[in-house]
Amino acid sequence: MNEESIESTLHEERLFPPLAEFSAQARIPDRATLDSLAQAANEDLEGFWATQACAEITWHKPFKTVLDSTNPPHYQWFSDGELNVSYNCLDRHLREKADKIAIIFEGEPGDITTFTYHQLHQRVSRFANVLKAQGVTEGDRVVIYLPMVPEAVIAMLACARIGAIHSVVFGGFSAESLKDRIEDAKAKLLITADGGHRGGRIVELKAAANRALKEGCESIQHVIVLQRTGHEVDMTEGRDLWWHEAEAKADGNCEPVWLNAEHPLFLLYTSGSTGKPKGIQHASGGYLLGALTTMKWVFDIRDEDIFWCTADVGWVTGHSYVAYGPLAAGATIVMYEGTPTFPDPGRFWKICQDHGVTIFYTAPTAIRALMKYGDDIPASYNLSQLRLLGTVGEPINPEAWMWYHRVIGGERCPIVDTWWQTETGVHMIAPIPGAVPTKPGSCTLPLPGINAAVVDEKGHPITTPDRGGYLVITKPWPSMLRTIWGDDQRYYDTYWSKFGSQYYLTGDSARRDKDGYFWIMGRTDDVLNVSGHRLGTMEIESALVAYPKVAEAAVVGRPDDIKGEAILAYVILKGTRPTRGADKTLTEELRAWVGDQIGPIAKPDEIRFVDSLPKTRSGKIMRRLLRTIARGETITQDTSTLESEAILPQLQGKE
Ligand code: 6R9
Repeated sequence: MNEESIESTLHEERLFPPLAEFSAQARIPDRATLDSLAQAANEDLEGFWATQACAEITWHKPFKTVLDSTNPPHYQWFSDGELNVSYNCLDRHLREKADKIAIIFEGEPGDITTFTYHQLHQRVSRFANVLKAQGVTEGDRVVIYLPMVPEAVIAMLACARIGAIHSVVFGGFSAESLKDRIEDAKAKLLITADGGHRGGRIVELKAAANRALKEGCESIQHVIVLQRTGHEVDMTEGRDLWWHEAEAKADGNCEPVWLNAEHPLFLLYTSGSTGKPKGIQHASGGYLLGALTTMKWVFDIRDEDIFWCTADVGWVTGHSYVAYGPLAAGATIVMYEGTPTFPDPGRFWKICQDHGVTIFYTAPTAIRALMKYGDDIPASYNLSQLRLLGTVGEPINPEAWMWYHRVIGGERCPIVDTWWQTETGVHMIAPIPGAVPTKPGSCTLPLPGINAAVVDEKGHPITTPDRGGYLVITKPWPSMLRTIWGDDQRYYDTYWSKFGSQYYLTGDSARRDKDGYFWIMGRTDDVLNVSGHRLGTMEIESALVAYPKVAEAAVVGRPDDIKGEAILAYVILKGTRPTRGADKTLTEELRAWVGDQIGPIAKPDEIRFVDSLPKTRSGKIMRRLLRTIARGETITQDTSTLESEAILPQLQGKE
């Protein structure tokens, strides 16, 4: 961890106690109730989770074993129990909630479709039969590459119904990224769409899928194509079939397959500090339990709520809080296809108003982007139905928190700042809105049954308030990742090597204040967080050096008001450094290239062409120095190892 990040500069003293009106109706109405839950978990962690698992999940075969830690760090939960996650999200609601709306979908062009639980159950069952007809069976991998449309959730639940393992690839990822993920997962089937609507344009998903499949992906036998935009796309005879045609022929009954609680529910690829993306593997039972308990504790979900999580299903937030969590809880969700600023920056607030959203969950980057347009836009919509707000993905700066609180929440909605990761499956550190006072910028305290700590280099807990260290989780929890798909070694090395198999290493640095509140300070590894999306610096560097003109590249992040972190790339060309003017065209070429290789979110915000990069004697790029320079801070590091001091002005972008 770099030393500069250890001392925090943020001193936020404001405290917002839960509002009496909110607490009065909340599931966890006060600190005493919360403390008794936490105490139960402290006294008997397994007993606590066993009680929760019995209360929340409908089991086909009850479990006897709670936590199996015979083979750490491969912890297993409820491993002799059997369930089906799609049954828990759909069938069990049919008796009382068949006609309750499950999904309110709004497309970017303005089209609105709703699905009751009964209708969703029908569509999922039918589509599960489509999957079976294509030869998909238990344990097969299915890659889902769709826009934010209800069919994405239908496809996920259909996989869960038959025990196929889905891996959703964000629609904003390129053909190249899609191919890497398909190949790593050795997926049998790809589900995609002709395209999706985003920012007034069409995202060419089928075209990208065609490119990915042309270059490899031998494991793919069939491609199911959803018609969304209706524009013409190339279909390959014998391999590709239209979703609507296949579904029309399918039977509407599909019994769920009863699966072991440890059966993998999904893989979700996320960036690591080195090499290719990691396929984070989640299990069925423990994950579902975490999704359900956090819906109740953190989102205080009630039958009459209209719940809108703005995340794409391509990210873990979309898995846990668009699909599995709210549906398992029998809630009504809003799903929106497009961008927050199309056709204008009032779109989110209009959706909240039109559909009567009561719980709204988004990323700090979206809040900062919308805040830029001022208070008048949200003020022109009726947001009075909102009762709870949430954020996720990166630290929220207190200014954005205050704006969210004042302008969107009308000072009456608690804000839950939820810290968690793809690997943790669900919320880990977050306020319980009726019981825990909040502080702008802090994710507050670990949830009941979650043991988090901030430790020093040696793994000892840091007791000095506000001193930063490594954020670790000290005991297993049900929704934890089970491994990295096909790479146990990488699983050990990444998460369980620094402090042994006892402490799960989150990769984040954090500090605790005098009240024990957690404040996340950033990543300790070389992972960037751009607009709430994790990107490995190495992946962007690899993309850059794959360009014929590029010799070497180093990528670092620097703080950005809107995106959280912006991407700055230092590039050495194979030829001579371009002169000013010539570098503009080249910058655009490189940005477009990275966009094609990884996806538009990975495009560097700035590229500086340099003659050499600062390296240590062992040849490692001096990233700390580059970060200092990228931030425009004074250089305190020893620069004597630089090949030539003369490159400093180049690195600083002054020459
Ligand atoms: C859910 C999700 C995980 C990383 C995580 C941390 C950052 C997420 C945060 C937060 C501060 C919060 N992060 N929530 N930082 N406060 N409330 O975003 O998963 O994409 O895997 O990213 O995001 O750095 O380690 P994922």
